[in-house]
Amino acid sequence: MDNYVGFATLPNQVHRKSVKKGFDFTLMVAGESGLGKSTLVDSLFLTDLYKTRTLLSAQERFMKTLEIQKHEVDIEERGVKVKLTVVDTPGFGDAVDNSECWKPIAEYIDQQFEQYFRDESGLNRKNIQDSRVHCLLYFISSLGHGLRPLDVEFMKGVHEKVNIVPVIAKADTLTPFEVQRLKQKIRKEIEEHQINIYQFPDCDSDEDEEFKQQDLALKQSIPFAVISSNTVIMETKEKAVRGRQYPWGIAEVENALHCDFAKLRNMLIQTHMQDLKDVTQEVHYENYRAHCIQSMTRVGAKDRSSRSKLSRQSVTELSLLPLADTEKLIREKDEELRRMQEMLQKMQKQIQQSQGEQSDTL
Ligand SMILES: Nc1nc2c(ncn2[C@@H]2O[C@H](COP(=O)(O)OP(=O)(O)OP(=O)(O)O)[C@@H](O)[C@H]2O)c(=O)[nH]1
Ligand SMILES: [Mg+2]
Repeated sequence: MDNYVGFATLPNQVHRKSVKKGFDFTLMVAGESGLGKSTLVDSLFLTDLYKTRTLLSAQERFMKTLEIQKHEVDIEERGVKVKLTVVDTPGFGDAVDNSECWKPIAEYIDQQFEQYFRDESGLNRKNIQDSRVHCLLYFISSLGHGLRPLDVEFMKGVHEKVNIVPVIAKADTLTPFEVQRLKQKIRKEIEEHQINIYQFPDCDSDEDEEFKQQDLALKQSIPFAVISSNTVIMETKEKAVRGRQYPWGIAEVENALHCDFAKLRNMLIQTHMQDLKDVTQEVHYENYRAHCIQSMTRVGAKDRSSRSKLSRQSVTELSLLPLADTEKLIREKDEELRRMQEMLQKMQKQIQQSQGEQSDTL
């Protein structure tokens, strides 16, 4: 007991602190119109997301999403709170020219980074609400033969900003063999086009065999083939399932034999939520931050060359910069002020001299 210092309780302390603080998690869906994005959002968190809402009418359910919509829900399970935000986006594909269809999504992601960057440099740094997008589910059509050029363009437009998790939409339209073939094709094309999708972290070598098997199965499921539905069907008198009723049977959303929906939800909520957040912070947000600081320093350099005075704009810039950069900018501005004062003193001396000469001649 004499050797007991107490740091063994550290994990508990950290755990308690983060549980108390709660977790923020933001998930976004994107892809071609009509692939079932809004329906999947419903299926993923239906009970929680729409608890306070009345059920949608049949007509509303088939509504096209026309603008970026945020759904927020607080989930609490065994004392752990998660503030979950799902961002639904309008699908592309109807316009004649669909190029750059990824731009509004990229802008949205950047805006969240910008907001976080401002909050982080502000006074109330402790209570920042994190609205950065931690994961983007990108929907790929099950009807094509792999990635379409637009899919490649879209994913390449945002892959430096967000964790992309690709999914094959409407998997109920494919046989199990076709699903496997399409998955392989898409994985190969993602590699060929050098698209950076979210990489699951490597499993530790000391993990048990069952965990390793699960981890491997998860990695091989990419892209997840999903079925979504917002209807609950009574399979038997006692058993209700979420699914799609066909004349030949029911395609069940949560049945692992029918699709990867359950695997996807487990991955998002139970196993990889923290890693998705870590990668967002350490890779994507750091990229954004470095880019921002670089462009600000460039603005600073331009300011100096034109010898402009301290302007309102540069004061705002100062408040946005991290401490080390702020100090550097302040030193440069001080130097500029010192030079101006020297010039003023010289001019004053010259004036005094010429006044002296004038009074001498009088
Ligand atoms: N067969 C099948 N149909 C689906 C599935 N998921 C959704 N649908 C249907 O596809 C249609 C479009 O679904 P939405 O969820 O509105 O599609 P969306 O991707 O949100 O479309 P936009 O808002 O226009 O981008 C609806 O009729 C859905 O019932 C699925 O897994 N399989
Ligand atoms: Mg929609």
